[in-house]
Amino acid sequence: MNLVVLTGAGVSAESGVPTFRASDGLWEGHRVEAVATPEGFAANPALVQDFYNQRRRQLASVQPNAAHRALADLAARWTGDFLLVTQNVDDLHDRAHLETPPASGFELIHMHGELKKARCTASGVVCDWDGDLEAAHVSPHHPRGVLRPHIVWFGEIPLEMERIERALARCDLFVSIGTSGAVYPAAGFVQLARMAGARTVEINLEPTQGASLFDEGVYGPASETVPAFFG
Ligand code: BV8
Repeated sequence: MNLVVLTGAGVSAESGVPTFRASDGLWEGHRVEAVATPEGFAANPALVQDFYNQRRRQLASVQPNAAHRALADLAARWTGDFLLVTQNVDDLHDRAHLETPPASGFELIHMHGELKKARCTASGVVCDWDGDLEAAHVSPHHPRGVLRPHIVWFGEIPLEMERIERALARCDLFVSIGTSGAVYPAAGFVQLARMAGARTVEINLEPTQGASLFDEGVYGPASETVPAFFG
């Protein structure tokens, strides 16, 4: 049986990582959609780098929760293909799967990038990055490049889309966890799974605007509903 799981900010909420829409999407008085864009970065690189520097620093003080660990336990015992696509840029899934190594059919994709990676604007080279990035951080990869967060901003193309769409086209079960379904193309994945004939399940704190697109809904805090659903 082939499984695709999509996660959003709700799976990290109980670890203490703020979601986007609970804080009505504002950060220091700016709408996330305004700072998390190439235009926002060009207009005010110090503000955007600081937005990510603060979130990157915060990773040192948060831990995976029972939902991340339940998915890692599942990945360790799943015998078919299991693609975990996260919209989250934190490293909590990565840490949970390091603690409990997955079976061979498992893959984790960060479709919106990762806080702990930086990208050279000239060469496109992506490197691990744990510290702060300055406004015009000189790139070690290219003389004319600067380092930006390796984050997919609004208006940019998410990562690994072909790989994700191939997995959705052949999945038997699609489970969406802790995402409001406000951002595309992730919000459209349930339709691709339905077209493939998959069983579709939404696991969230409460029904989302797209709840009617799913065969089933399981509602409550992810740290309780995810371990219960996957057993
Ligand atoms: C693209 C990185 C083209 C940044 C992010 C008009 C109409 C439709 C679409 C568009 C439009 N105008 C523009 C677009 C496209 C745009 C878009 O969708 N905009 C929205 C705002 C309308 N999308 C893009 O630009 C994307 N690119 O379209 O390129 C393309 C596409 C495909 C192929 C070729 C070309 C790029 C989008 C990526 C943007 N970057 N993140 C950063 O993180 O700083 S998006 C960012 O916001 C997150 O990554 C995440 O994806 C999104 C937030 O969503 P959620 O994760 O769902 O978080 P949210 O707070 O909304 O919800 C949390 C949920 O958890 C809630 O439901 C809550 O109830 C629940 N919850 C809370 N606590 C718990 C819980 N559940 C369980 N347990 C709990 N304890």
